[in-house]
Amino acid sequence: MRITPNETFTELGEMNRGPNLLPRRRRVWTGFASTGFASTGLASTGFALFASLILGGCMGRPARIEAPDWDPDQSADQAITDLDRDGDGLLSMEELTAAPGLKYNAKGLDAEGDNDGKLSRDEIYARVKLYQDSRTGLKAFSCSVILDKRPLSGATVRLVPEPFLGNALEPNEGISDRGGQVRFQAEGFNMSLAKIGMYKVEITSTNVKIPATYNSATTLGLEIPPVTDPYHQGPVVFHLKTKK
Ligand SMILES: [Ca+2]
Ligand SMILES: [Ca+2]
Repeated sequence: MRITPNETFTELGEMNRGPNLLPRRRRVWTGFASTGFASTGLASTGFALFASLILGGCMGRPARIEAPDWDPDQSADQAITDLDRDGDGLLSMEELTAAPGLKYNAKGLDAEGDNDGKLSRDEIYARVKLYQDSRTGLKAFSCSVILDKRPLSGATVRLVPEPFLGNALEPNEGISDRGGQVRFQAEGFNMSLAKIGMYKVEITSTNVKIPATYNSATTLGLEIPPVTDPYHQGPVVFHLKTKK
């Protein structure tokens, strides 16, 4: 597990917003600060606490957040069963529209494999195996919602795990604030976190009508990866339009 400069700056920004963003049970985490991150020169409170958080159970100590119970074989088989409509054993970009959480980084997964423009069972297996091997439970994550070029407040953003991932993940949701920013809660932590994995994203609002392509028939998807994703840099922003 490596923290890239980009991630470091993002997460430091997150941590620097105020002391209330630190995990409540801070004492639990200070034990990790001496396990190697001190040498980065960034090890004072925020960085070290965050580093221990995403590394979770890597340190041979009891993890406060259990990493999800991944089953790469089962998930890869299930993805093909659920999504391979033409029966060629591969998932085309068109077939992947039914699984926007997988489609989100399909190019990346394909590039790690044979780069043929489709996803194979083995390419999906490799990604879920990466989740498993990372032993990462939670990652700092927030997003924002723009509707017709304006920040949308009061919208519910629901992260729905792709079904082929089985029972490894649960749905999670947050509500956008006045700036359109959405934070996700994890029990025991006072910062915005979500579990790594692939999600359909459903955005609804009681104030404004949001087209079905963003909720009941969503085309929005997202991966929260355990590693840097070169195809998706920067903050996650959902740009919605009420009219096509
Ligand atoms: Ca196919
Ligand atoms: Ca491929």
